[in-house]
Amino acid sequence: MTRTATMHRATAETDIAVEVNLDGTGRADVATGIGFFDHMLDAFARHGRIDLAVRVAGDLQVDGHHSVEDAGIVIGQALGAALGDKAGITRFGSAFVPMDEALVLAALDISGRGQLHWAVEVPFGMVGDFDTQLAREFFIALAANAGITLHMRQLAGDNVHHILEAAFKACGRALRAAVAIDGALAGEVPSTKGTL
Ligand SMILES: [Mn+2]
Repeated sequence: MTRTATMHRATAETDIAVEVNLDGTGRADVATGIGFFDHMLDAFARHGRIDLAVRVAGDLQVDGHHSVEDAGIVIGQALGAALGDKAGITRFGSAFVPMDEALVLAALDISGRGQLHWAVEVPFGMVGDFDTQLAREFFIALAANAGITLHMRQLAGDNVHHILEAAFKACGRALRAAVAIDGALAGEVPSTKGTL
């Protein structure tokens, strides 16, 4: 069984299409109109070992906010849909990812309760055409719509490209561990409630 989903969402601000395959090979096909954001989603997919296709047509004449936040919403919805009833998943995942002087921890629980706990000190400004404040907005939307409890914590780092790239890689790597099928569960949902 492969766990896949396609999702489309159109508003007055953005039109976004996403395809995910949790049992993929890390193949990314991403075009958001924001080069650095494409680079981040590519890293997220590659290190998450999920196949991820993302098309964003957003109101970049305003700024990148709607495009990045709404991409987080739709990717989150697609991840949640692809997880289905969550039978047999490992549920928890975490990863420390260094990138040169930067070090970021992502720890997540596919809990059904979407929330972000963010302790990443991203200097305000632009990296390429990406407003660095939008990274937090992306992860808020992702966690809320995928139904995951996501902690992201920076342990070191100065260069904003390094910090952000370590964050996206760490989230991908933690997600990869959490969505992996745990054979010992034999298809059970790993919750005392019997549902996630
Ligand atoms: Mn890079």
